[in-house]
Amino acid sequence: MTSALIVIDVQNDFCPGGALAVSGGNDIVAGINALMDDFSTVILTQDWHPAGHSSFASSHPGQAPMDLITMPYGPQVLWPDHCVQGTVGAAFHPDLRTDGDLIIRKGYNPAIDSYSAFFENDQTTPTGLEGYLKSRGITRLTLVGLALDFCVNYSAVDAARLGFDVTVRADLTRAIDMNGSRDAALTAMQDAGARIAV
Ligand code: VGL
Ligand code: ZN
Repeated sequence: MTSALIVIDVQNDFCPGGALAVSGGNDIVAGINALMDDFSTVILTQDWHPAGHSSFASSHPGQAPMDLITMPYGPQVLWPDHCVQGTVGAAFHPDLRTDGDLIIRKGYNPAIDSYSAFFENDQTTPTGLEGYLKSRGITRLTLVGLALDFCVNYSAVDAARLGFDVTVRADLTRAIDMNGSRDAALTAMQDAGARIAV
């Protein structure tokens, strides 16, 4: 089986000091860099929103960050403005190795958020990552990065549903953890058939 490491959203805005900081987000960078040596294929994802994105609370008068609203494609948590295309916040953590094979950007559609590296949050619009992996004969994926309970979770669940053999290295992730979302994500990923390793 051919394997790939998928490094989810290790960007400044998800690290301490960033707009949507995940506690300890910077602590996983060294371990992820080291793990890259074990994989012949490394793919990085980058949350990449246009200014005024529909997932930003600032785009919805009267709403605050972390409010839950209903979008045409389903429920959506509203976030502080983050990972705006071309900003320092959208850049990878400065210590992260970026010498991977592919960088896949997501969340660029103004009307639809995209947690997963495979599909936008409408769960139908593909990012193209499935085709990239399958056309390269890659069947086994290891996922790391930020945030465990959102983008890692959605990516792992989609990958397992698409038939990939999925391992999440939980020790190389960190969670936002709102209202028990970390535990819920671990359950969702396991239910989908992903393996959780620590
Ligand atoms: C993420 C919330 C909003 C993530 C991205 O990378 O987990 N979370 N955008
Ligand atoms: Zn985002």
